[in-house]
Amino acid sequence: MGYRVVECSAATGAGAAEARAVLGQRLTLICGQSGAGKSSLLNVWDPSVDLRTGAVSRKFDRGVHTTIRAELLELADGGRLIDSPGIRALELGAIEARDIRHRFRDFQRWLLRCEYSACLCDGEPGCAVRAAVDAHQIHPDRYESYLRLLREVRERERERAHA
Ligand SMILES: Nc1nc2c(ncn2[C@@H]2O[C@H](COP(=O)(O)OP(=O)(O)OP(=O)(O)O)[C@@H](O)[C@H]2O)c(=O)[nH]1
Ligand SMILES: [Mg+2]
Ligand SMILES: [Zn+2]
Repeated sequence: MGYRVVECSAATGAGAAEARAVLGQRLTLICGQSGAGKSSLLNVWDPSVDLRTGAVSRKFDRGVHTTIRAELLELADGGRLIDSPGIRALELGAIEARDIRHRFRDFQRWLLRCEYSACLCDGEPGCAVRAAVDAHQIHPDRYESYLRLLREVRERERERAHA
């Protein structure tokens, strides 16, 4: 999808220096699910920040929301990082149904090829996105995720129209 991926582990330290180098001196927000190891990684990058970390729940096999508020940290090497609480759910901000497909970067190269310029890529004839999914050029999980967001926004638009 065009994103650079750096695998790293706070436990073994593997890849940690490489990941830190990617961030450099910029201001970076670290986000992800609870228990992913965000705070642990920051502790590896700068032990003096000494953030609280929490074991993953055995029962639910996921994090227990140890970090409870976002915190801006100035690291000893000059970078600035924001540790943030694990994501529980994402909600769309103000976005219209017809704009969602433009936010999927893996859809971009197909969008102009849809037969209708106002295609919502939801079953319209001549939809290039759907064709790309069928041709294994777009991952089906991504398309499913798109349709889910589209449904959500349409519902919201409908509720608003009736309000
Ligand atoms: N095996 C392994 N465990 C890790 C690694 N990084 C973190 N952990 C453990 O995973 C658990 C969760 O780590 P945290 O750093 O608290 O996770 P977090 O992403 O900050 O979680 P929240 O603050 O709840 O959002 C802790 O028990 C860590 O010791 C890793 O690279 N490998
Ligand atoms: Mg944390
Ligand atoms: Zn389309």
